[in-house]
Amino acid sequence: MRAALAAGPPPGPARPEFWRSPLRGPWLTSVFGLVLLPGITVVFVTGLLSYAAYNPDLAAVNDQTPDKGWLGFYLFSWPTSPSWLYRLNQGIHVTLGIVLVPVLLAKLWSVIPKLFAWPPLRSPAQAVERLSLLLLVGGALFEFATGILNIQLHYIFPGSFYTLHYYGAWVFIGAFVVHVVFRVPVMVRALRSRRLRTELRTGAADTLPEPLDDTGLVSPRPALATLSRRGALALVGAGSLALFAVTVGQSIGGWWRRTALLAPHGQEPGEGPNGFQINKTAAAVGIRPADIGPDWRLTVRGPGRETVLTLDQLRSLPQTTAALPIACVEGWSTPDQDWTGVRLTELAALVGLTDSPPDVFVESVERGGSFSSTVLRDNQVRDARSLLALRVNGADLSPDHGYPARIIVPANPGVHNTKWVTRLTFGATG
Ligand SMILES: Nc1nc2c(c(=O)[nH]1)N[C@H]1C(S)=C(S)[C@@H](COP(=O)(O)O)O[C@H]1N2
Ligand SMILES: [Mo]
Repeated sequence: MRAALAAGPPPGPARPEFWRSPLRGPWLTSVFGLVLLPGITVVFVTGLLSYAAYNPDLAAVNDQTPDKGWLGFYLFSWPTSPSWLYRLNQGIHVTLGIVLVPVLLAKLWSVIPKLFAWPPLRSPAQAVERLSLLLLVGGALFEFATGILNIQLHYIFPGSFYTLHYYGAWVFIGAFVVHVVFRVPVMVRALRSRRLRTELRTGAADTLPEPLDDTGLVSPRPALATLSRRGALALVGAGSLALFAVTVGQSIGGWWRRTALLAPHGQEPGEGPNGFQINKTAAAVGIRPADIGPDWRLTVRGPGRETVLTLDQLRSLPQTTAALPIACVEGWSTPDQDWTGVRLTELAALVGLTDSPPDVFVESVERGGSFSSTVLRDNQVRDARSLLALRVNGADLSPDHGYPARIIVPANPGVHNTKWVTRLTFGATG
């Protein structure tokens, strides 16, 4: 065993001469690191906020129950103001996540020889470092891959996506913090290196090979550079910029959605008052015309009370109009639309809950599926702009936007704006 190790690394990627690009080295790695450090921090924080807003354990979380969820994370109720809060948060999370992909890949490329370092286990400390690298690289690939699959393929893992992406994020960020603590000094040193700064300014010799890592390992057989370091940076930057240009339009919505070439384009919404982005059509979730025909009723329940309303009865209740966006966890959103309908507080009052109504359990006529019901917290119910909407932009809701009635709540993740509503149960989780 010892003899085998003394004989040096086996042929292949464990040998320094296998890696021939002269651009690889601490400086290039550090520049990418400098971008990823704030970038990933922002993606992580917006991701946590998104999870707080989505709040999958809501049923177990309210003022009455001491269980505040894993890690005690649900310390606050996601606010309803400003109404664009979730739209902004999710736009940043998804757009920045996509824009960072070229930087992440370039960073991995720049350090890949380290993953094959020989001998594989030099010391216990080095073993720990390698394990944390495994969690870091694996965690990064897992988070970016699950996120991108989810936004491209419309929830290929419905429900479980949130759990996977959320717990994956904690593993990744743990390894990320360890990595940052150990590597920031190296990064600062590399970025301060006089030689490279001069090179970068003059461009004269910015293809000179650098040591592959801080142990001073140099590729004994560097290839001739076909690209300068500045060229490599420009290439990665252009890649990120291009991704930004073909992504960001989906978060702005409206006309800009046309520029979002990378966004999935399923059902096109068409023109008119209902001509804005549709998540899932009525047909796609198996809504039958009979479900939303003249026999449709809204049941409102409260503690010990219940009332059933026809669509005409709902229309004769006081109507409120609110300009609110829809913002999906997938990162797309619509600009404000004018929604008109009955305030949730008004509906709570019908079953005797006049002051400070509690949370509400919302059910759709849609059967099964993760999005056919939701819980809205009391602070959401109490907002005067929270509606059971019957109309949008002056017209009845279209079947695809939730006719005859849908939830619309300011700053609510789109997934909780339930369509084709048929029952509201106030105080269900209290
Ligand atoms: N019943 C039901 N309501 C639903 C959904 C669904 O699949 N079924 N999708 C939700 C999601 S994920 C979003 S983003 C919004 C989108 O609303 P829109 O299709 O009217 O734009 O509806 C929500 N309401
Ligand atoms: Mo959504």
